[in-house]
This record gives sequence, C-alpha cells and structure tokens, in this order.
Amino acid sequence: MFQSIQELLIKSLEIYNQINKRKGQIAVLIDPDKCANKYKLFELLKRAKFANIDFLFVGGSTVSQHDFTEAVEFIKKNSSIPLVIFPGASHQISNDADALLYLSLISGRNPDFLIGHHVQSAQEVFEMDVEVIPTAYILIDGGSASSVAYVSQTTPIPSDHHSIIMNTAKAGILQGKQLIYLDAGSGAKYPVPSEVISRLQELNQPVIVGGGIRTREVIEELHDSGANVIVIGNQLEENIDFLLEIQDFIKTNVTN
Ligand code: 1GP
Repeated sequence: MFQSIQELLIKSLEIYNQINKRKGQIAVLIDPDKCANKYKLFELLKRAKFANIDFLFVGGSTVSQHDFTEAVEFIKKNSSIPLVIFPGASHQISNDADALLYLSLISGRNPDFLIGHHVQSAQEVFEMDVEVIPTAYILIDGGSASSVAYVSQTTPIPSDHHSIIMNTAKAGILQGKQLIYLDAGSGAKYPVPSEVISRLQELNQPVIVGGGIRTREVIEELHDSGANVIVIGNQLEENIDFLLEIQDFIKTNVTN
C-alpha cells in the first residue's frame, strides 16, 4: 500500500513513459463482455503478441465486475503484453493490471463520470499496486450513437468544432491530466479526424485515439498526425486477420 498520494502518482511511470516515447503505437481493445469464448480470446492474445502489439486495453461501458475480473486474470495468465485498464465504471479495477487509465470524461457534464466513480473506487485504487495515469477522456462525434455516450448520458463534441475540442483538452491539461484520449466510440462510423490529432500536437501531451478505426490507411494517417496510441477494437473482433496488416504497419513504423 502507498503511504502518500505522491508515492501513488510517481510510483511508476513505466506505461506512461512507454506511451510517450513513440508515435503510432497500437493497442488492442478487449471488451470483457465479448470474452465468453476463451479459445477465441487465447488466439487473439497469441496473434497480438506475434504482431508486436504494444498494449492491451481492457474495459467496456457495460461490463460486470465478474466478467471484468475473469477477463483480466485470463489475459494476464496468457499474455505478456502490458495490460492497461480502460474502465467504463468504478468496479473495473484490478491489481493484476499494469496501469489504469484514470479517465475523467471531460467532454461531458455528468458528475458521475467526472468525479463520482472516482470517489467510489478511490480507497481501493489507493491501496492497489497499479500505475495510475490521469487521463482527459474526450468523446468526439463519430456519426453514430455510441454505447459510451449513451451510458454516460453525455453528448460528444462535433468533430469539426476544433476550438471546443482544443479548449477541452487544454482544460484537461490544466487540471493535471497526463494523457489526452479522443474516442469516437466503439463501432463509430467515422474515426476522429487526423486533423484534430495534428492540432493537439501543439499541447505537447501524449494522445490516444480510438473508435471506428478499421483500415491501415486510417492507422497511417493517425500515426502521421502524431497519435501516440491507436486503439482497435471492433475491427479485430470481426476480422482477426487484420492483425497481419497491423503487424506490417508496426514493422515499417518501428524500423523507420
Ligand atoms: C476505443 O472505442 C474505441 O477507444 C474502440 O472502438 O471498437 O470501433 O475499434 P472500435
């Protein structure tokens, strides 16, 4: 257990440093709601390792505590890729993870997702031995109704309202967030435009982007515009062979 909040926050910056060190890293998002088939999950973990995926993000908007814990345990047992929690609610925390994205949904005005869930889990998080990364979580309109917007009862920011996006990100940084996470929502019709990512570069903070990313071209664009981590969920659930394209992208990106 940590003796002080300083100790908790500076305990380890390993995952944060890893996110910060390079553009165009890839995270595979695993939604524990969709992990009933353990053979399929095992196959995904094996192939993700082979493709040199940088991170596994685990979480979801509607996941139960039981499914979350079971998925984290299974993943930790079967993969050495860093496991980062991308929590949908206060019960999605685990000591087995390597890091916890400590999300504040600052594009919305729902107090539960700004501070409520945090208070509910604060004691437990404080006692855990997991790297905690304060994260400005910003929903961008991806052209379709997303679960996260529905569950959080918040409205995403229109993707062409650049000044609102920039000011929201700036406010997050002023509040001490170390990461900016832009999410168009799982299954989005349109991913976050690369122009938005380019603009955020002036803030000099690592950026994670996810939602509706389905092609290598989009991955390349987001990489070129400066995204540190690009998150892929649905596309791999539907077509695990997409990992081959990702593998090729990683090979080219890391060696160049
Ligand atoms: C993570 O919501 C995304 O930020 C995942 O979206 O499932 O559409 O890849 P997809």
